[in-house]
Amino acid sequence: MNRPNLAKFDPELEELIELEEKRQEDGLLMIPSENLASPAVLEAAGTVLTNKYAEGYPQKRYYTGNQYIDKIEQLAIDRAKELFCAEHANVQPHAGSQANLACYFALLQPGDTIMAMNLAHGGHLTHGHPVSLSGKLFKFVHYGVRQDTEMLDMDEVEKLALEIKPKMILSGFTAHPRAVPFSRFAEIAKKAGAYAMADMSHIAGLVVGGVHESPVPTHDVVMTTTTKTLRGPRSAVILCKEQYAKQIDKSVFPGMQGGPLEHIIAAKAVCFKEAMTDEYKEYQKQVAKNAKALAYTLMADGLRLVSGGTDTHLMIIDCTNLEFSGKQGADILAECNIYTNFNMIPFDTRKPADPSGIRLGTPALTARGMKEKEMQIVGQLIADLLKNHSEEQKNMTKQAVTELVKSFDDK
Ligand code: DSN
Repeated sequence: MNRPNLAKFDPELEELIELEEKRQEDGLLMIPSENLASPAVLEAAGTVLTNKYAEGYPQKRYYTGNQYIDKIEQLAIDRAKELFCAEHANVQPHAGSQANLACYFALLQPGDTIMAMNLAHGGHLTHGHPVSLSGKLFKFVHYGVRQDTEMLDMDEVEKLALEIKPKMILSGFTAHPRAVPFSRFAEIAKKAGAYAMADMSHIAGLVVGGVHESPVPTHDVVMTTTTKTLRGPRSAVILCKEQYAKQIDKSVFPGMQGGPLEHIIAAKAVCFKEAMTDEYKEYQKQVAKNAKALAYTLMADGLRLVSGGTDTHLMIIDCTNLEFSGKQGADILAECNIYTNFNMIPFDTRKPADPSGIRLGTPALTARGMKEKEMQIVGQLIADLLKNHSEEQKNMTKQAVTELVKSFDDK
């Protein structure tokens, strides 16, 4: 990217940005929550819209001079509604954590009970972990996967819901590789008299691509981050039924946030437009196909994946029977420019800072144009390196990664 003013005024910072650009180009970016935003998304995010204060909503601002900002935010709202077939969209949440909290505060009172997935089984910090504000302000009861299958047992989820009668049931995961049974979650919420909320942050792109069920028709409120599979800027959006629109809007502003980041809202609008194209839908299908191919190669090479595979864009390697932890494994891979993240696995006996799993996925590699053939190569490189991480093997892997990514330059 050309940044002549930054390069002139702050060469130190410019150099660091260039190094990060190179790291992203030269490596295999396999952290499943990361992706490559398009140049158009990046351009929209780097505009003078950052100069504008626009507290409030289109046509109801607390500042003057918002005639163009209103149109930009309305474009983002309209596109989000069309893309996800939603009755109402709020495009202002700065990020997923704020969006989640805004949803809780819109529909519940502090102290109310919410049912959500256990963090170690694939939930999220803001799904009620005690260290997060969510867990401090609301009473969370966590469901999890079965120990034998590492899959959700929806009859157990239903039993728990009917027993504890939560005010809200939250579905959607960050580190569970299987499809989320959204309609079943919605049915259970209805039976239990609870709000149905979905956090589809990881899989929103797959939903748009038609490779994962959408929670929007069946849930009261749905939020998603706009990065990850969706491939937009780092931010979030809330979708809900019209009957909750006022509560959600009030909860985001003035409840949770002040001035919206209109440059990022513009970048979200670009992302939503991109997501309406056939090319984007093909990309999402390829993300899922690549994940299956990668999982197959890793398992064929003797690695154990949590739940025995994936239905989505991500998978988790269980390092329990390897000679290192998930963190050490992720560090070994990173030394060879293969970027993944260490992660808890269900029923992990290790600690979150040094857990047993390595989480990896295919969104960014697919964005570079890689297909099943390359997933076999990448899977083989990872499996070989995790089995033998001698210096010689590391050098061979680094070389192979360089050659592979080079062949995808400019694609
Ligand atoms: N940090 C995100 C992830 O990696 O899944 C979730 O917020």
